[in-house]
Amino acid sequence: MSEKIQVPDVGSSDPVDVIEISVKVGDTIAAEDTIVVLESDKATVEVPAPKAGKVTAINVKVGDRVKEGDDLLMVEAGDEAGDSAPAEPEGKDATPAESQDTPEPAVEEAPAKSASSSGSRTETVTVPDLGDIEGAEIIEVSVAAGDALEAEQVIAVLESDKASLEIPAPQAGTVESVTIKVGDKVSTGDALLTLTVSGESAESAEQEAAGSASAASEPQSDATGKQEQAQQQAEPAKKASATSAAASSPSKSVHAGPAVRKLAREMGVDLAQVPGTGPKERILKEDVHAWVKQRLENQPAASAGGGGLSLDLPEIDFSQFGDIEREELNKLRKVSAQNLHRSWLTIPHVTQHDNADITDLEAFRKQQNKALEREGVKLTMLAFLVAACAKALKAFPRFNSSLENSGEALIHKHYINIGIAVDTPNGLVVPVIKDADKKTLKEIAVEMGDLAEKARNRKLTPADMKGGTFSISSLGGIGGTAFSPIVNWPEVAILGVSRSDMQPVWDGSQFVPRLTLPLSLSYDHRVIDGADAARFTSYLSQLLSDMRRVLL
Ligand code: CAO
Repeated sequence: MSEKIQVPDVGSSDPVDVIEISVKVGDTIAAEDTIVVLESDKATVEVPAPKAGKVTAINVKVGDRVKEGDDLLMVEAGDEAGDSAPAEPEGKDATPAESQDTPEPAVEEAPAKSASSSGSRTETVTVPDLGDIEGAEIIEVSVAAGDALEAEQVIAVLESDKASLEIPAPQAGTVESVTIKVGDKVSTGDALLTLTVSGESAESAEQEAAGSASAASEPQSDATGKQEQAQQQAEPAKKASATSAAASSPSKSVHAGPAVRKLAREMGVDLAQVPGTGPKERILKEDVHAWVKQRLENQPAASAGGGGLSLDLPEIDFSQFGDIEREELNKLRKVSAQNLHRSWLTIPHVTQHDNADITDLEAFRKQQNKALEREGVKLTMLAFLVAACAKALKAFPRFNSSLENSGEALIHKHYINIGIAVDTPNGLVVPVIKDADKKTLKEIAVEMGDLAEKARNRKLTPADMKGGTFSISSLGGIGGTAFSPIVNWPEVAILGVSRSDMQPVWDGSQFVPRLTLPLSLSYDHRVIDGADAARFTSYLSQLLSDMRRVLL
C-alpha cells in the first residue's frame, strides 16, 4: 500500500522552494535516502525518506513552493519497512541530516592566556552544543596555526551518523594552535583550537554574543559552500590538496544544493568556477555538465593532445589516511597514460563481445607445433588471431580506417598493419606487424616472437611501433573472461582476447565440450555501427572455428 510522504517541519513558516528531486517513480529507496531538497531564504534542507520502499508517485516538481504538511511523494513500503516513522527528518526538535543550522561554537577564555598588554587575548574555541550527538568525527580541519580567520570562516567539519556540521569561527582572530586532527572523535565542549583575538574584535564578538545569534545560525548546507571555500583557502600552502583553479577563486561563495555538490565532487569540478543559471544564480546539475563539456571542448590541445591528465581533479593528500610512497612514472608510462586518456576522451567506445569455437584450431595448432619444434618456431594462438583479423579487416574495410579530425571523411588504408599490445615491466608497448595479410602464419608467429622479445628488452625502434591500422590485446595467457580494451587512436577498433575455456555447447541434440575463446571488440562508434561490429566479431568467430576459411 502506498503511503504519503509530506513536507516535514523545515523551520520556516513561509513556503520553501523545491530545488531538487533526488528520486524518480520506480526508484527503490532506503530509509534516510534524500528524496527532495528544499530551500528557504535561510537554509537548504534535504528531506530524507522516513522508511524504505518504492516510489510510486511524485507530487511536486522543481520550482514548486511547498510548506509543512504538503504532499511530496507516495512510497510503497518495502518488506523491511515495518516501523513507520513519521514523515519528519528526525522528529520536530531535531533537524534533518544536512539541514540543521550550524551550531554556534562555544568560546571559552583560556585561563592560562588572558588579555595581553596590546588588548589582544587568547581564547579556546570548543565544540558547540551537539545535542545528543557523542563522538562526532572530525572529517576536515580547515585551518592551521598562524592562519588569520574571519568571523564565520569554517574551522572544521564534523560528521555524525546523521549530519555533517561545519563549525564556523565565532570571531575573527589568528589561530594560535589547532588541538584537533582529522579522525578525532569530539563531543560538546571539547577544545578545537586557540585563537588570538585583537581587543577590538574580542569586544565586538562579545557584543554580538550578547545580542543576536543569527550570524552564527547559518544553514549548514549553504555553509557547505564555505567548507569548499575554506578548504581552498587553508589547504594549498600546507598540503598538496587544493587545485590551482580552486585556489584562484578563494572567496567566491557557492550556491548549490547537496546533489549538485556531490556531482561536482564526483566529477572533480570546482563549483566556485561554475556559473549558476538557476534562481538566485543557484548552480544546477546542468550547469556542472555544461561546464565540464565546455572545458573538454576548449582543452583539446591539453588533454586530447596528450598534454596531461588535467580535468582539475583535486590532488589528494593520501598521507592523511596512512603511510604512502610516491613513485615517479617513467616516460613510457606517462606517454601511454596520455594516449589512453586522449583515446578515452575523444572516442565514443562500445565493446562487442563474442565467442569463437577454437576446438579444431587448437588441435591443429598443437599438431603443427610438434612438427615445427625442430625449426624452433611456435605457432601461438595470437598468430592465428592476427591472420584471422587480417582477413576480417579485408572483408570489413571500415575497421581498417581512420576518421579525419574534421569528422568530414574516413581515410581507408590499403594496407593492413596489426599492432600487438605487449606487456613489459616498463609498461605497455604496441609493436606492429606490417602487411599482416600478406604473411604466412609462420612468418607472423616468428615476427611476433621477435617483436615481443625486442619489446621486453627495450629494443623496439619507433618504426617498429608506427603505422598500425588495427590492434589486438591478448590477455589469454593470463586469464579473465572479457574486458573492454581502449581503441588505439587513430585506429578505430581493437580486439581484446581473453582466456579460452572448455564450455558445454548445444549441438542440436546434446551438449558437447568445445574450447571457447572470448573476444571483446572495442570500436569507435563514430565510425562503426553496432550491427557492423556484431557482423565483424561473428565473421571472425567463424574464421577461427574453421581456419580453412582464411585461405579462401
Ligand atoms: N587462452 C588460453 N591460453 C592462452 C591464450 C588464450 N587466449 N593465449 C595464450 N595462452 C597460453 C599460451 O598457449 C601459452 O601457453 P603455453 O606456454 O602452454 O603454450 C601461455 O598462455 C602464454 O602465452 P604468451 O602470453 O606467452 O603468448 P601469447 O602469444 O598469447 O601473447 C603477448 C604474447 C606478447 C601478447 C603477451 O605476452 C602479452 O604481453 N600479453 C599482455 C598484453 C596486454 O597487456 N594487454 C592489455 C593491454 S590494455 O588493453
